[in-house]
Amino acid sequence: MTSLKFVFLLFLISFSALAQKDYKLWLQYDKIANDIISSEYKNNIQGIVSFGNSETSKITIKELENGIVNMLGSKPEINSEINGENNLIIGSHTSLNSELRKILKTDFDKITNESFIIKTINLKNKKQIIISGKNDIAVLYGVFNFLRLIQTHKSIQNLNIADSPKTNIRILNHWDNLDRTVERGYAGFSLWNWQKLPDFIDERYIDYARANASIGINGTVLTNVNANALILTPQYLEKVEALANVFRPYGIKVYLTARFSAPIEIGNLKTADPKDTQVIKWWKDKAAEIYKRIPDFGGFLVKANSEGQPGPQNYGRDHVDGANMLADAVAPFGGVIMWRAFVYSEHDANDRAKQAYAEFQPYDGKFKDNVIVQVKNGAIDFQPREPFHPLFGAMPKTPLMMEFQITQEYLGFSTHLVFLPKLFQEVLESDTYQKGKGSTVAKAIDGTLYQNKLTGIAGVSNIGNDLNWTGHPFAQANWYGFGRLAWNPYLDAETIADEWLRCTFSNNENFIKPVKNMMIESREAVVNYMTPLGLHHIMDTGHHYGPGPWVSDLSRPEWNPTYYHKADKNGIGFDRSKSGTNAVSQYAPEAANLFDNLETCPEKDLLWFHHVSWDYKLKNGQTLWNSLAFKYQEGVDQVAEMQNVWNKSEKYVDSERFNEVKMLLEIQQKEAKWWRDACLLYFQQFSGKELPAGIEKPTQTLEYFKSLKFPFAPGN
Ligand code: BDP
Repeated sequence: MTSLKFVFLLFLISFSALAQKDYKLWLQYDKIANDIISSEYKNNIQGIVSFGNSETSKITIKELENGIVNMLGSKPEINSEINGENNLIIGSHTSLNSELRKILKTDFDKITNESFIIKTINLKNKKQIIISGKNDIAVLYGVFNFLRLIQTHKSIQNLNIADSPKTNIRILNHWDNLDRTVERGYAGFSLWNWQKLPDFIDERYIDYARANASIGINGTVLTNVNANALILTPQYLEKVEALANVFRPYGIKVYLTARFSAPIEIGNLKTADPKDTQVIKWWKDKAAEIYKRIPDFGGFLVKANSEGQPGPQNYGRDHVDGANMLADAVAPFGGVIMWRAFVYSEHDANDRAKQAYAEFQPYDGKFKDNVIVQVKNGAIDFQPREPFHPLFGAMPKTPLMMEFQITQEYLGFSTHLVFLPKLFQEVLESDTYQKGKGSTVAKAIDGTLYQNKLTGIAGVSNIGNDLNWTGHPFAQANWYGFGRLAWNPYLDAETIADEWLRCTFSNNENFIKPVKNMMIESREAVVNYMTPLGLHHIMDTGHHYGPGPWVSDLSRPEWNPTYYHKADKNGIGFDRSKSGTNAVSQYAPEAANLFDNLETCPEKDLLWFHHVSWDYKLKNGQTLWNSLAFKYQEGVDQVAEMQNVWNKSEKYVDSERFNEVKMLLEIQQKEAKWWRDACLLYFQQFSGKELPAGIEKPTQTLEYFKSLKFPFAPGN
């Protein structure tokens, strides 16, 4: 072989190895270079003893073996009997032998079905580690957690871990269409290759399931909430069944979106009225047909009478009628209905932020037991910052599940580095005061506030068929963090960032510290350069890419950014106080008063709740106008600092991911400036004031920014 060819071959090999890094997400299993750390692990894991024969057990052992071989560089013996000491014993309650069951009896007594146990035990005077749980899926969770201990270089000398998920339904919502476009998707096309299914099983389906199981996600809605009834036809159900078969051993249930008018569209009925006997029968038969194929089918997610989707109101019925009819259809099979509360109407002149609460709160206690109402984190729509949705804590007799958006529709698509667990945590920690102080959103969601049995957290997926799954390497952290918070809504964003960085990149403290800090700051940065001080929904229209505070000509008033910021010569902001739309009254009195009073309203939410004069003095002693300008500038500066941090991390990261992130940060920096300049120039027309010292001069004119058009922005 000529040397040139050889170099080329080497290049190809190293290129594909690197490309794989991006693909491997947080399951890199990099070799541990530090011999001291590595030998501690080797000493403690001399052999693996596996009980259990199920498909899940086989996957579990394969994962463990793969992880250990890669990280420790040698293959532990896999045995069916326990010999000697320092074995890693793997098995569920039913598959373990009676001696081990006895040793773990008190642990088993304390845990739920999905919990895992990782414990150092003494068996006939020999030290062993056991990973167990009540069933094989729980054991799989335990093994992923054990591998994470090694990935993050934690000690495994003396283990005594028992961990249970705090919510039942931990689910991704894919807004994927049957033509493989993804609504608000910025990472390529849909993973689901409907044309090749059911016979062709893409390796990606397996890797997707593996990644989800590793963070405890146990459900996936395959299709867009703006639903297509065809998914419920036999032709497609056969394909759904194939995916369900792939996901099952990983503990992931499949769900579908149900288009309310499906009985008409694919069932040849004249109506979809939920009280019509033929319609009721149609859905019952449809459920039976689905469960025959997929016995553990999870149920339906429904967007009804929202943004043009059909629903019970088309027939003079209400959300309760619609949800309960579907609930009856899936109840015999143990299915659930996730009914969305994302509603607002062009016929309702009321503040959009008030409409979902106004409509749903009176339904409290009226839904069937297997209905859970899915509520977005805020009352408008996945903004960089929103106060928590007033429905949380306000429906004591109705299980509510959280809907977060992992895909960055309003947060710079997959181009901007924004660590969302920080946003999620802020919402989950918010105090609703609905049952007194400490009634946090997390408690409303995990069922502890009102003892709800059905609980859940949904995340609108940011996953597509891009090589790196999520478009931005750091957007993988949002998928990861969502899963971790769905498992435990009390986790801290910093802990999550720390884990993710170690598993994904490196354990080197010189890398972890600054980059973790960069991730944590990134959320406030995006708020600052897009929508500081409580501004919201001022993105350009339709695609929501870039600033568009000037847009005011759309048919529905509440689609116009001007509806939300209400800038005029007197000031800026949406008056939702008692003297405004009184949206504050939808909160418990303590929260309502806090938001209502200009003095106590958190400044981060100021313009969400108040219309404030340009000269109003903020706590920093500066006028609102100056403070707004400083915030926009701060956002730009924060991105510059993120670039700084990243540039210094080059030696800890493979060149491919390093360069990708570097380029993306450059775009983010450009776009942060675009946001700052466009918004400040636009708002300046109303404030009539000079930009304070320290604010960079705008790079272009307002007319220029207004002229920018993006007819092919993705995800729209
Ligand atoms: C909005 C999106 C739209 C979704 C809708 C929803 O712009 O694409 O269909 O929410 O959640 O954020 O139903």
